[in-house]
Amino acid sequence: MKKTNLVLAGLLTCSMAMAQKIQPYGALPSKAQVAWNDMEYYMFIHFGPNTFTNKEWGHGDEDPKVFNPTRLDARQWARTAKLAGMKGIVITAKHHDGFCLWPSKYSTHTVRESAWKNGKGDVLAELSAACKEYGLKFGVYLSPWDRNHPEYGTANYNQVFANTLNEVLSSYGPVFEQWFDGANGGNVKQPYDWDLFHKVVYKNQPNAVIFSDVGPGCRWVGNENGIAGTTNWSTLNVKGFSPGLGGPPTKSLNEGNEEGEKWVPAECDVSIRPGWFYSPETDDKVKSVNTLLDIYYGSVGRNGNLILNVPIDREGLIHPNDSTRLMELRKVLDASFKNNLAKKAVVTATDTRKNTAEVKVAHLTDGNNSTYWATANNVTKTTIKLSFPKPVTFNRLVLQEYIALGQRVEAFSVDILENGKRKEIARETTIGHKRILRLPDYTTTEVYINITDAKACPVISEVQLYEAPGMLATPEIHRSKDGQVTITAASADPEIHYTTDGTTPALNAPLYVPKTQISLPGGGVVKARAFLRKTNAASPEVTADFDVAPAKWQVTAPAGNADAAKAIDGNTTTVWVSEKIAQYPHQLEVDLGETLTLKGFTYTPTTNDHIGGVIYGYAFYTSADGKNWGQPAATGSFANIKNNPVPQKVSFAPVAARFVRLVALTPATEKESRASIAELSVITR
Ligand code: FUL
Ligand code: CA
Repeated sequence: MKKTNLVLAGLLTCSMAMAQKIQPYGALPSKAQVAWNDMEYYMFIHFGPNTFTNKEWGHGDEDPKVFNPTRLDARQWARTAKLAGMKGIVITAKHHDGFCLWPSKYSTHTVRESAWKNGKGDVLAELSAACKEYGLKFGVYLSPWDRNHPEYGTANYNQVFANTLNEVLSSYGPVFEQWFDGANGGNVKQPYDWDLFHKVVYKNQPNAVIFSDVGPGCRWVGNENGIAGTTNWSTLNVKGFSPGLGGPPTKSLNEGNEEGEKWVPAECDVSIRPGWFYSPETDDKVKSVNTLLDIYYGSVGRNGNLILNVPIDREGLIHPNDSTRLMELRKVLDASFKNNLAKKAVVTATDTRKNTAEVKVAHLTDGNNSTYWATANNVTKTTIKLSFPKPVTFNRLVLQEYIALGQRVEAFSVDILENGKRKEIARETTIGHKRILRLPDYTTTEVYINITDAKACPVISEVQLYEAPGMLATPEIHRSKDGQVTITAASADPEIHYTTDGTTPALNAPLYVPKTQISLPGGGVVKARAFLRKTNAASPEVTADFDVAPAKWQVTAPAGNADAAKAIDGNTTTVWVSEKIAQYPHQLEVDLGETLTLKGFTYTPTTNDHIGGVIYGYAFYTSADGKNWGQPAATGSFANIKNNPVPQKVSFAPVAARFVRLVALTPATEKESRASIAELSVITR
């Protein structure tokens, strides 16, 4: 007995001596950053005077009385987020217009000055309480850019902003994320004291993750479409960069930097509607489930967190169109990740680190991302094999690294067994907190995950396989220059039914015969839906609201420029770009070929970063004869167009005209000399 004990003790000491602790690699996350990554999906809320004025960037001179939600219910917002499977809510406590959603003592432009609850309300108090009730984390957005505060642009403003921050961060309980907006479209340039702001955050909320273009907690992903790079490092080079205009290049924001100096993971921000703020005009433009799925896989599926904006409407509620869509998305995600097939597999690995209880092959499929498997030091190529007693069909692969020890995997591939041979089905780069591959259906008895390159021995916490249900593709509606409408669907299975009277298409609505044309040169509303008779499934409805088609239009200036026709060809993917040598202002003049009563115009910017030339400041003129132009029908700037290049609608007092001219006064990007137009159209309806 005694002897056995001694032997055992000897063995233990010996194995403990052999057990090597896994050394962390590179820049590492804080505990708060690990917890933040585990949240994965949460809500953004844009709410303020802009909600009531159809603006994306308020000017700060709005009457605070416009802010008057009639049925505000923060519990409805929190309940919706919870049911959507989100883990928290970040609200625009103060947007660029300076309006404070709480009665700040450092401002006179707040809920206190509004009509809501006779000035006695406090949105932050109501929302933080609702989040607590529903078990959600609470976060705040505060814009340093302030178009209202009288001290903005003076030496004292940084202290004013620090006081404002301090007030918010000390009054509403724990804050998981502090969102600093980098935008600054003003003429007054205020140098921000970021060190001071960060001190105030950490003094009040030591666990808050600070968002900006360079973190330090998490970084902007470089676009407002919610999509991270397929390669996505959570490490970033931050030296020499600052939030806003001094931010890192878009590629670094989108993909991170391999071997980056600091752990600054990507947060993917996107709105469920075209704009960030509510407008009744976008009630029928809520993103489809398919688009939201692309966003989910492009963010959470690529080592990013997804912050999905759901604007509050004028009643003070999440609009039913948005909440319905969130629930539809939840349903698909739940069905997709319901049954982890990897749990049925016998799991083996070519190299498993020895003599440590912390490392086990079984940890790969225990559904817990804080338990892991690893190889021995210096083994950076390895294969994990899943063998199934009976064939399984899968189309999703989820991989997770144990990020507390750093992001290590640089490249991996996936094989399956097909006709007795290994066949490669995917070849990818980074993993990070989570990587999800969307694959076609594969049926097999063996799946191999080959880590082909890593910075240090890989430490993997999860391998999961799922069979997600098939999707009914949402139809897409297009119209040609001469006004002919066609409808397409990504898959050939469904039948498409459509209406042109504004009603929701049901199975008894006209059947769309593929490749035929619906003639709508004068404009109209087309709604379409796809139906699968065998499963009784129907897609969400899609709507296209067309104005007059550019059938008879011709560019009159710049004269003799064939390229300029791309601005009026009814196709938003072709773009006219002005001459490179010329300087702003630029202009495009169009003969509409007939006299129309114009009520406004739409400028569609290019969404292709490489093309550039997106316009910020504009003047729009009309003329009856193409000679006399008079004063502009509208002048202004396209708010937030640089980060969110969606079509811009501008209305003006109705005027009869045959000629129009868009003058590009200033570019959206500094130092840009060209102007570009993906499409210019007029509003007559
Ligand atoms: C941008 C802002 O300018 C937009 O208005 C919006 O708040 C978006 C989330 O960030 O920088
Ligand atoms: Ca695990």
